[in-house]
Amino acid sequence: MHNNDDTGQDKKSGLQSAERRNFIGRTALLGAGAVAAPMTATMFATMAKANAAEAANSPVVHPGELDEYYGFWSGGHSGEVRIMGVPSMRELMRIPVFNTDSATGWGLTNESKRIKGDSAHLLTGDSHHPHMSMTDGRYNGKYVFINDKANSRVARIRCDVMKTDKMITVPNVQAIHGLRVQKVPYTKYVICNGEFEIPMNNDGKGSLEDVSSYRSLFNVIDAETMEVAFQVMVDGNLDNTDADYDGKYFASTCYNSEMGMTLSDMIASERDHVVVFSLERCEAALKAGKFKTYNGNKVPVLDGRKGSELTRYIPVPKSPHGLNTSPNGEYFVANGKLSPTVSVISIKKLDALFNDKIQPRDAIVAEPELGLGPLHTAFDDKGNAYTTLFLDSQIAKWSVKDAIRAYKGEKVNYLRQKLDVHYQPGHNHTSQGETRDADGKWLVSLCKFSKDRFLPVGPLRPENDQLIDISGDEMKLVHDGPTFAEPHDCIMVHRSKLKPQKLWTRDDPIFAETVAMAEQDGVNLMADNKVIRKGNKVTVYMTSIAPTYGLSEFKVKLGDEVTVVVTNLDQVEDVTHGFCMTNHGVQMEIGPQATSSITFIADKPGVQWYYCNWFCHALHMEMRGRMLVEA
Ligand code: RUQ
Ligand code: CUA
Repeated sequence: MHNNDDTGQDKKSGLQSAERRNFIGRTALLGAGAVAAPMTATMFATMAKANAAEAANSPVVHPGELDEYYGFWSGGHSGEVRIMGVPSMRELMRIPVFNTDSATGWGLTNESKRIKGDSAHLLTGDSHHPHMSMTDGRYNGKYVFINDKANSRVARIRCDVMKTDKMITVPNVQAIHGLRVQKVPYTKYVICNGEFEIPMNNDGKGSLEDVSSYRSLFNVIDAETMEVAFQVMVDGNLDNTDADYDGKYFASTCYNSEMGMTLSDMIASERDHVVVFSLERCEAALKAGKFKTYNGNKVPVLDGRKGSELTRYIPVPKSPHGLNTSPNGEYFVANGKLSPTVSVISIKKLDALFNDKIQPRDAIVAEPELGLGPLHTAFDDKGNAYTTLFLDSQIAKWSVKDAIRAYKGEKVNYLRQKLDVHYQPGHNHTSQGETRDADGKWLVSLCKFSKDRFLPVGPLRPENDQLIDISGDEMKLVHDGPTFAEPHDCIMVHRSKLKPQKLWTRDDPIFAETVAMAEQDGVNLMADNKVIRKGNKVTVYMTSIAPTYGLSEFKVKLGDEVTVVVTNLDQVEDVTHGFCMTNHGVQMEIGPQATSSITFIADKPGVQWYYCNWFCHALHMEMRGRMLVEA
């Protein structure tokens, strides 16, 4: 045990850690029956080979070279999603989702407001779990889905343009937390958990004392329409979730089976549970009309509380957090958080459990003890699991097979290695590790604190995303990456899975409504520059081609509602224009061949300059024009 200060942070010295690593290294060697002996030529050859293999897994990506993986990182309470290059850990792009962004105009433009729909007025978000759509358990490069814990939303990012294209507020729940996708046969559904318990209905008649009507719901969302297909009411709350590789079961952790409303009540029991949902039975109940509705909306809510045929509750040690499916499709792993263990649930045994042939605990096939604060588990392609230990600030590598043998009573060491990380890891993720294509090359540990790892930057510090090479027998830390608030979770997708567009296509649905509006106004967006007035509503249509706007001036009247529609005629890759109306809080991006629009009130009389705020040309500074607001 090492010392913990009051944040639980690890104070052990580097020396101790090095000693421990060496010790583990030695034990591993001894276990393999190795003895000290002079090196033979064969041994040298093997070593050289190993070194060559290691070089192939180098994190160094030289200038001009491309990364092997796209990383999708959530931006936590920044509300965005980031695209990283892995293994370089270079940040390639930010995708605004639940946040508001002045560079792109996300949350400000009419196109983004339409996508945000009923939550267009909300400017904040807390994104946790980005996960890509799949076909037959493999990434299909189509969408990335992400939850918003802050405002109970789910959004979808289109991977052809890397922009958010759908967003919904999930009714009947508060705080959407765990989110994953159906893996097999394809991502028909996105699954996510309502974490916080609320009265059903939550109409102001509920009380703070009597919590008997409080519930959490499991949410099943249609991935194409982005509408809630159905919800399942459960006992206890819901935290993280994942799907199997058979298209049959979803599982979620519950840390508040107590239904406590205070910290001490929430952690009172020694056991909480994993709830497993049968998709087939849920769909049958839905078809049979066995549901209720709440809060005056039409979303069907199935009853999956204890005793229901739709669910099974598997007791597991104290306050489990992460829920991860092994890429061979055999196991759900629930991570103990307040227990030093993880619980391995055999997916093969779930049919028997649902047919009442076995007891819930009989589905557990291993419960290895790994260290303090297990939060999330990732997998390689060799049967190993990697679990973050939040309190120990370590990653434990363990063999799933050996953990199962040990659970049966065999004397076998399932622990392979513990690697110190800095400091306090939440999620970790392996390259393609949530799919059948798990390749055992890279592991990322998303550490919540960086402490002394970087130059001090004031009281607020970056987090530390650490890259670990897992291609060899030992995990090797190869990169420290400071990140801003707060990548919760990430995925790494091989670049062969994605083919993003270089230009926009004119029929893109993201600006289709704006194009339709122009058609109604008799405006050809690719050629016309026109001001159209309807009462006090003025629409200003203009083109842009570096380094000019189609209109270098226009006039409106004080108090007019002005909509500026800009169509970027440039066909050159990477030539994005912007439109900023000074002193009006108006800014947006117009990508090559795209149309963007933004609406504001002309509430300041006089000359107002607008300018291009995305660098596009040597005469970018001169790309500006005047709006005269007549008093
Ligand atoms: S959670 S640190 Cu929001 Cu994914 Cu586990
Ligand atoms: Cu157009 Cu800068």
